[in-house]
Amino acid sequence: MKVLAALAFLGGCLAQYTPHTLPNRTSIVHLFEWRWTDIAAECERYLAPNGYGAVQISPPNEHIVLQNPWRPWWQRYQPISYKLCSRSGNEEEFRDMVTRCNNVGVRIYADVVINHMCGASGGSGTHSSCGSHFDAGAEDFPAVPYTSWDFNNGKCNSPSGNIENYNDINQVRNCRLVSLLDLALGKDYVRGKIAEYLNHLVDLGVAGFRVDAAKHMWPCDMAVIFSQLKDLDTRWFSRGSRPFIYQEVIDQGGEPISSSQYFGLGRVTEFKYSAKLGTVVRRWNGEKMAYLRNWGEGWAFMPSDLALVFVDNHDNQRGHGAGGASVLTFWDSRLYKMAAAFMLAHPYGLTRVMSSFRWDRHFVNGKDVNDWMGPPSNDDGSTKKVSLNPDTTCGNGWVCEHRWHQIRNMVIFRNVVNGEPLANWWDNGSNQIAFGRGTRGFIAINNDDWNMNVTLQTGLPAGMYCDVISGQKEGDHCTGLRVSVTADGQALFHINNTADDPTLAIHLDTKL
Ligand code: 5J7
Ligand code: CA
Repeated sequence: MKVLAALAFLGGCLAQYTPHTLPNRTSIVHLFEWRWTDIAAECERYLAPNGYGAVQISPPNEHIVLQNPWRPWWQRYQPISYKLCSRSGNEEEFRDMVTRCNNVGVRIYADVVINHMCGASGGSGTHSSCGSHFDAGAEDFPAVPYTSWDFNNGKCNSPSGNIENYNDINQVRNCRLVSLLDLALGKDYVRGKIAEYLNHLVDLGVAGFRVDAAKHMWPCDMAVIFSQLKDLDTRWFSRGSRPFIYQEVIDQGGEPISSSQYFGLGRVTEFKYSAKLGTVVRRWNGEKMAYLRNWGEGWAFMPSDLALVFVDNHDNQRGHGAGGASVLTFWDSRLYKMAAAFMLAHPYGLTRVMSSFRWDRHFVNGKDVNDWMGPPSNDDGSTKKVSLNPDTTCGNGWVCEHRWHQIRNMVIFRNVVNGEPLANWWDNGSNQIAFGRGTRGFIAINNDDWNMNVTLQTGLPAGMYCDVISGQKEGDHCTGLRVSVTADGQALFHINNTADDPTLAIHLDTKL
């Protein structure tokens, strides 16, 4: 809290770190590439009833529409204008989504792409999600409007105009990221246009922003833009509430730009968390679950109350970006669920659950040649709706990790133990671990190649508890395994290493 108080002073406002979720709704879910109409329905039918706090949506603004490759997921990271008109839906649908989600207490954070517009070779025409005309070669975006004066041309010192050297701070922030036209955020006009876009979203009721490619923007430019933001809408938020900010800064160490340069502006993504957790759970490089004993700041991660953490994100789940091969995804579902359970049980950071779509993953010489593929779509290119199966899982190619019962129940676990310190850590020096959260919840994980059979102090009141991984509490019985806590707080944890999910988790709300 000390760190935060000091930064709040520097950054000007504490509230940028506050997610504005309802009390005891502690996790964000990223509904990657979902349509607004599907998100609105999901807030009402699933997220609110299951204690999710907020949704990260894909960029809501107008974007380029690419042919080669065919409508890749990353076209949404190439803006054409700030009209709310994207592959996910139009402004009317957006407004309806934000209203309906807020009305059931689920917040919306918009992914905002403000470092750049489309790529320099994006061509000219109306191949944009709303049909707005643009000319990438001439740096002309009349629907904003931006002209060539609004881009960083003179400021970039690299021969190609692209970022060539990540050790040169000026290049990283003033040159083009993989040829994307780099906005001149030093200009009042550009700052004003971006602030106008973000304020439009605030007017519609969003609670905050995921700031894309923050590493490629000067913190002082961002500070000016954020200072121009309105307070949140008083229909849903208390007077004086500031938009929640979390910034995508991929800092794995070894570069002159670091996460800490952004701490004054809001929270920051902790990519080391994702990469390291994957390495540990996969037991690569001699890592063991026992080493998670001092997980968090003890692993040289940023302060917990500044960190936004995740097992995987939309970028590194396809082998792109930070973390590379160690990152766990739904493709490795057994280990993924174990990692997600650990993340959601552990007190470090603000947690974000990934919700993906499936693509035709196909490796050639170790590289997934289909990593570009966009969301499930119809022949006309429109995104398919999220269909639901009778067993509550999703169809039409949507993975819906956030609906996997193990993950959903651990989101609830995190809500129940919110604010409680890590307690009663135990490990076997290898890959069996267990820990509690105060006197409200306890988890045990067996990632060794032999069975776990051990009696541990849980800190919980005596009673019979339902495991929330193999099942849950329903009425007065458990649909899965049970754990019996004795009067002195001890319980026997028996976990076969070959179990579907070698994890047991119990909390106060699952006591019979
Ligand atoms: C930026 C970083 O600072 C970084 O450390 C990193 O790992 C990735 C990026 C990065 O961010 C982007 C943000 C955007 O809004 C749009 C973008 O297109 C990017 C982006 O491309 C990008 O870097 C890609 O991935 C890195 C691993 C490679 O080192 C980069 O060269 C780049 O790869 C390029 O991806 C290919 O070179 C190019 O041929 C291909 O067309 C392009 C496709 O676009 C993406 O993969 C988009 C990635 C993306 C990543 C994000 O973190 C994000 O928030 C949004 C998009
Ligand atoms: Ca830039």
